[in-house]
Amino acid sequence: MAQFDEVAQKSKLHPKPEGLTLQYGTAGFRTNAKHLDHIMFRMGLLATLRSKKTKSTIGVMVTASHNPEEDNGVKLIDPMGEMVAAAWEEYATQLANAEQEHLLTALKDIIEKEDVSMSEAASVYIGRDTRPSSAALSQAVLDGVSSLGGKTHDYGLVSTPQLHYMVCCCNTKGRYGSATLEGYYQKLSQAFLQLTQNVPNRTDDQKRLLLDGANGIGALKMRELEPFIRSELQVLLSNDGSSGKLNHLCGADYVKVQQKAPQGVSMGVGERCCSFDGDADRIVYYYTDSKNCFHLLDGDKIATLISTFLKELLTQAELNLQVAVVQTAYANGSSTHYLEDVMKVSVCCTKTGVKHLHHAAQEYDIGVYFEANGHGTVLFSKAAQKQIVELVKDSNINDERKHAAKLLENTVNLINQTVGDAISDMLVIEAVLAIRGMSVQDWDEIYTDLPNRQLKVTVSDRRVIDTTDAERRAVTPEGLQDAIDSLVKKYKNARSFVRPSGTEDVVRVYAEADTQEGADSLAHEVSLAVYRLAGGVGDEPKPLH
Ligand code: NG1
Ligand code: ZN
Repeated sequence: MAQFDEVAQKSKLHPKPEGLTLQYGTAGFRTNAKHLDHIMFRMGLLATLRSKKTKSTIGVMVTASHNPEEDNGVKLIDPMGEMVAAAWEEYATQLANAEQEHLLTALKDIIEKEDVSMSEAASVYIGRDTRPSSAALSQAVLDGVSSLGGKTHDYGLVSTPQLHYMVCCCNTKGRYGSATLEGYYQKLSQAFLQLTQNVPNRTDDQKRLLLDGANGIGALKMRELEPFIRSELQVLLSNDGSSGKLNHLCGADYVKVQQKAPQGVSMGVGERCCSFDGDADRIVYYYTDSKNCFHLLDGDKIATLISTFLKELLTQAELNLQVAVVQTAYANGSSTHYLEDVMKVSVCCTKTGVKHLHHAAQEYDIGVYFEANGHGTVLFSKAAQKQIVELVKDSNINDERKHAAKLLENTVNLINQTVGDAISDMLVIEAVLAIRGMSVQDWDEIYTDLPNRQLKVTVSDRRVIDTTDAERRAVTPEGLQDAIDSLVKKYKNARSFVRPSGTEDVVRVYAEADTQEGADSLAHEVSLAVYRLAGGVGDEPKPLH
């Protein structure tokens, strides 16, 4: 067939290096950019098949998020803006790893298994981050799509959540918004201005926010959004990509993992600051106090702020809707305790990876999900949205209920429900702080984090570690969980777990305890157990102090 002839021809321009195997991991394919050209071409092919199968537009985002600048990656976006279905992650791995001469067979296998009608039209939206390798790699995706006769729309430089939004807008025929950057800025800024404009007594200080753009796409997109929101929020942008290197000593991942301020931001005492990651789907907040002590407000604090706000509004609006928070094992123990025992909010724990959290959050009227690293959003069920909109229109209710309903409606519009979105989350947080008249310190004091530490251990094959109970316990290798259990017993208020990373060739170790020294020492001891029992390579992990 002519359409496969073109695939055969074009694929020669994007050859797979023999023997190279890669896996569609927690967040798609991710590795050094020089190994990715064939992967991009093939993901263009796969997105075209997925589009034909779903009779919808599919997204392909070229980014490696918080990874170093030399890396790159790609992920597929399903019709409603969510992560691609699990079975198709499998196909992605199969297609990516087929040797050059078997590519067509692998492609036809998928067509057959999924019964894809090749006469269907296909449409693929493509976006990319600011990495130097991204332009050429997204060209390879375009080649893949066009070689199967699919239509493309190249959005060029966009944040990951912006592309998710575009895909959702397109497939809902504009009901979610208009599928343009202008449409995105309009939708978010209108909701934000409505939430904040009538808040009394806001000082200029309260309207000021320092933002570390990680030298990435988020910085460019904030510049574009800025004129829309300027009257209510003044964003002072650092690490805007004009000189520094992407994610280097800055960005949300650096701040979260190192638990310190990024370079390039001059923070005054008590000033509210936040950092995006390299593709602007994560955000963390922080400040330093008068003793020069650094305070991090991560995804757990964000989930707490937002869920508490929503719960209060529901009470005021007299709406009987259930709010739940979805977390992973990385959530700080204090946040889980506060949500469950003080706020009486249901908390559910899932495996790491946004798709797991997103899926779990769909089970509730209002599902707030955040990874501790700052990736998250809120999902409102269709029924919940309907109830909110109807209440706003109801002329028989008192002013207090009406006001709460209006705030809820604008909050729904401000949140990017397709995926975690640093820009949208930032505006939600800023609006909540404004409406509640809270400073960043007030927010921080809602609960106190247990000191914690995250470490990485390199082993020869990280797949030897298998986990259960939402990754909180290791089933293999034998003896590892017993070793962790007895180490944890040595510390107060302690907890620790290990799991293989889905985005890096390492095993991640997490520990928390009543003191920072305790958390550091426990994390180190557990790292040693991993090194010894799970085939550590290189030097033995060294103590942190
Ligand atoms: P891995 O490498 O599987 O731990 C990391 C993050 C995830 C998720 C993905 C995708 C941690 C501990 N892990 O996954 O939460 O965000 O990257 O970006 O932060
Ligand atoms: Zn990211």
